[in-house]
Amino acid sequence: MGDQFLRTICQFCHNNCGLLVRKSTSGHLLIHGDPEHPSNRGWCCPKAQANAEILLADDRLKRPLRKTRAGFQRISWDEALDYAADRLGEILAKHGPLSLARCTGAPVSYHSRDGFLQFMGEVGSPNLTGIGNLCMAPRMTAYRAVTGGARTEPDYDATNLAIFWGADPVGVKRFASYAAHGGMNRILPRLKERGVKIICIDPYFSATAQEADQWIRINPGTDTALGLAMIHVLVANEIYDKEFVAGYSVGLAELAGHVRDCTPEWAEGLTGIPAGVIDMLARTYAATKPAVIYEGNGLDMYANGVDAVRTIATLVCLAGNLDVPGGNVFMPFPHPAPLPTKALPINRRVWFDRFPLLPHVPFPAIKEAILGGEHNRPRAMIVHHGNPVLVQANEQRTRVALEKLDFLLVTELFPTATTELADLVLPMASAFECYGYRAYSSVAGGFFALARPIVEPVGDARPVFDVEYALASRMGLHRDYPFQDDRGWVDYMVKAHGVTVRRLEEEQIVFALPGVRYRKYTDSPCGTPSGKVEFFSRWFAQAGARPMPIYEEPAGESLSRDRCLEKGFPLRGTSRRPSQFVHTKFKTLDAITKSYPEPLVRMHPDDAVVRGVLEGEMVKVTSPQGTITVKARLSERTSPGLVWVDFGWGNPSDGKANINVLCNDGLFDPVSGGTPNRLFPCEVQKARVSEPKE
Ligand SMILES: Nc1nc2c(c(=O)[nH]1)N[C@H]1C(S)=C(S)[C@@H](COP(=O)(O)OP(=O)(O)OC[C@H]3O[C@@H](n4cnc5c(=O)[nH]c(N)nc54)[C@H](O)[C@@H]3O)O[C@H]1N2
Ligand SMILES: Nc1nc2c(c(=O)[nH]1)N[C@H]1C(S)=C(S)[C@@H](COP(=O)(O)OP(=O)(O)OC[C@H]3O[C@@H](n4cnc5c(=O)[nH]c(N)nc54)[C@H](O)[C@@H]3O)O[C@H]1N2
Ligand code: SF4
Ligand SMILES: [Mo]
Repeated sequence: MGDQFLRTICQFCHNNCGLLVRKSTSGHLLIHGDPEHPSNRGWCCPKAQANAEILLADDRLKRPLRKTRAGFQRISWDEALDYAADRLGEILAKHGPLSLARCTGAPVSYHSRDGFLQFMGEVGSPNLTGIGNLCMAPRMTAYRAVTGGARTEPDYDATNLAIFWGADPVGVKRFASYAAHGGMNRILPRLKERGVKIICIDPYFSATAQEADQWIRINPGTDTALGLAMIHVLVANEIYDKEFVAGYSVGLAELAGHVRDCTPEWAEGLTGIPAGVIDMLARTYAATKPAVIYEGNGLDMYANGVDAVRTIATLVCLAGNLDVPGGNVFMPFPHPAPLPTKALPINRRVWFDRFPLLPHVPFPAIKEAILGGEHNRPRAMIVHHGNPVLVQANEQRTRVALEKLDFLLVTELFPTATTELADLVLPMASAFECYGYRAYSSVAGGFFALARPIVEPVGDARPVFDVEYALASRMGLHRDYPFQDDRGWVDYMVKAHGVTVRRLEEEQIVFALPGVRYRKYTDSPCGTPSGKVEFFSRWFAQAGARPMPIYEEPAGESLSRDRCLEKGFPLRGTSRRPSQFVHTKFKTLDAITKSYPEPLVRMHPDDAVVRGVLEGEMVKVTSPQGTITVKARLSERTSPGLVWVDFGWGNPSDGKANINVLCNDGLFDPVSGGTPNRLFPCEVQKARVSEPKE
C-alpha cells in the first residue's frame, strides 16, 4: 500500500482551513492546504504542521490525572469518571444546578463551542461562560442591537471602499468572519487590482495598515468618539441613504439629537485624529458606494467595546451598505442543530440582572460571584478547551477565584496554567484524532466540511463527546442525549440541513444553503423589536441599557496624561497577538516557537531613550496590577507613550510572562463584561540596572 491522502480541516484558528494530509506507510504525516476547500484553496499557514507535531509531543497529556496531596496521580478512565461523577453529584445535590459552570475558550473548533453543552442542559445550569467578554460578544451584541442580526461579512468582490477598523486580517491571516471570501492573500490583490481604496483605523502601524492606502492612527479605545463624529457628519450634512433610512429604519430623529454635539472637533481631542481627517473619512464613506467596514477584535477588549461597534453598525446602515452587493452582508451560514436540546433557565444565571443582553455569562461575573462568596455562586467548574487563568484580565485574581471552587475539572491536550489548578485533568483527542466539522459561509452558499480521525488518539486520550456521554451516563443524565460519541455529534449537528456524517465522509465538502441573497430586509423583518434597523435600540432600552452609544473612558477610568503621571505610570500599555501562534497554545512545539521564541514589548525609541532601554534588553513592565519582565523591541510603528506587550505566554511549560498580570479586571463594559485587556497605565524600566563603578 502506498501513501494515503486524507482530507480534513485544521482547527487551530477560526479559519479552519481545509487540509490534505499525506500519510506515509510509516505513519509520517505531511500537511498541505486542501486545493478543493472553497475558502483556502490549497493555502495553509506554517502552524498547520503543528497538527502532526501534537501527536508526537513529549508533554502531551495521555492519561487522566487526579490531584492528590502528593501532586497529580495518573488514574484510569473508570476511576476518573467515577471521581468526577461523585464530586459533581455531591455538589449538585447540595447546592443545586446553578452551582456548576462551564468555561470554554475561543471557538476555534466546534468541539470547543459544543463540549459539555448538552451536559449543562441535562444538569439545568445556564452558567455558561468563556472568552466571549473579550472576543465577539461585544461585536455581536452591538450588531444585534442595530440590525437584529449577528455580525455581517464584507462583500469584498463587489465593493468600492474597504475600511479595516480595529482588525488586522493581514497580520493574523484572518479570513472574513466565516471565511466567505477566503484569506487576505486572495482578497487584497483583487481589491488593489480594481483600484479599491483601503483604509485602516488602528493605533499601531499593523500589517494591514502597511497594505492600506490610508492609515488613520487612533488613540486606543476611542473608536466610539470617532464613530459618533462620523455619524454626526452624515446626519448633519444629510449625506445618508435617505431611501434606506426612510423605508427600513427607526430612530433617526433621536440619533440626530444624540450626536448634535459630537463634532469632528470634539472627537479630535479624544481620538487624536485631526477633525479634517474625520470629516473626510465620513464623507468618503458616505460617497463611495458600496463600501465595507470590517470591524475586529481590536474593539472588544475595552470597557466601551459594545458602543464602539454600535457606532460602526449604525454607519453601515446609515450609508445604505447593509446587506447590499459590495456592502456588509448577512452571508448564507448553515446554523447547526440546537444544543443543548433543553431550554435553560437563562434568567437564573449568575448576574443576569447586570448582563441580560448576552447569550452567555461574562467571565468577570462568574469570577466576582465566586470571589464575593455569593450565595448562588458556582462551586464546580468544567473548563473545556480554554485557558482562563492566562487569558482573562488580572491572572492573580483569576487564580484565586478558581482555587476557591470545590471542584475544577479541566479537559486539555497539554499541561497549562489552568490544569495546574484542577482537581481532575482529562486528556483529550486532538483535531487529527477524532471527528469534527465546521460550517462556513460563502457568496456561493453555506457549506460544511468534515474533520476526520487521521490517526488513533495518543495514550488514553479520548474525544470530548465520548467522555461527556460517559460522564452523563454515570450520573443518569444520558437518556435524552442526541449523540453518544464524536461521530454521532457531527451527524446530529449537520442533520438539521439534511446532511449526514456519512455524506461528509464521502464528499468532504457539502453545500447546504444556496448562494447569497441580498437585501433580505425588504421581504423579511429584522430581528429587532420593531422589525427594522434601530438607531435607537428598543432591545437595549427594554433591558435598562442605554439605547444609543455614548463615549466613555475605554479603561473604565481616566488615563489622562496628568492623572497617569501623578500615579507614577506615565505610559499606556496595550497588547498584540503575533500571528506565529494562536493565543497561549502549543509554545513547546517547534512549528510554533521557532520563528517567535518569546514575548516582546514594543516601545517607541523616544520612550526607550529616556529610560536608557536598548533594543533586545530585558525590561520590567509595571502596572497598578503587577509587574512582568519581557524583552524590549524599539519600534516606530507605535506612537510615543504607548507600549505593546505580546499576549499568549505564561504557561509553566513556556516559563515566560503573561500580559494579563498587568490588566485590570475591576472595571468592565456595562453590556458585555469586556475588561480593558488592551489598555492599562504602566511604566517600563530596565530589568537590570548596572551598578555605578567604584
Ligand atoms: N491581554 C489579552 N488578553 C486576551 C487577548 C489579547 O489579545 N490580549 N485575546 C483574547 C481573545 S480574542 C481570546 S479568543 C482569548 C483566547 O482564550 P482561550 O481560547 O482560552 O486561549 P487558548 O490559548 O486558545 O486556550 C485554548 C486551550 O485549549 C487547549 N486545546 C486545544 N485543542 C484542544 C482540544 O481539542 N480539546 C481540549 N480540551 N483542549 C484543547 C489548548 O492547549 C489551550 O490550552 O484570549 C483573550 N485574552
Ligand atoms: N495567527 C493567529 N490567528 C488568529 C488568532 C491568533 O492568536 N493567531 N486569534 C484568533 C482570534 S481568537 C481572534 S479574536 C482574531 C483576531 O483578529 P482581528 O479581529 O483581526 O484582531 P487582532 O489581530 O487582534 O487585530 C486587532 C487590531 O486592532 C488594533 N487595535 C488595538 N486597539 C485598537 C483600538 O482601540 N482601536 C482600533 N481601531 N484598533 C485597535 C491592533 O493594533 C490590531 O492591529 O484572530 C483569530 N486568528
Ligand atoms: S492555523 Fe493556519 S492552517 Fe490552521 S486554520 Fe489557522 S490559518 Fe489555517
Ligand atoms: Mo478571539
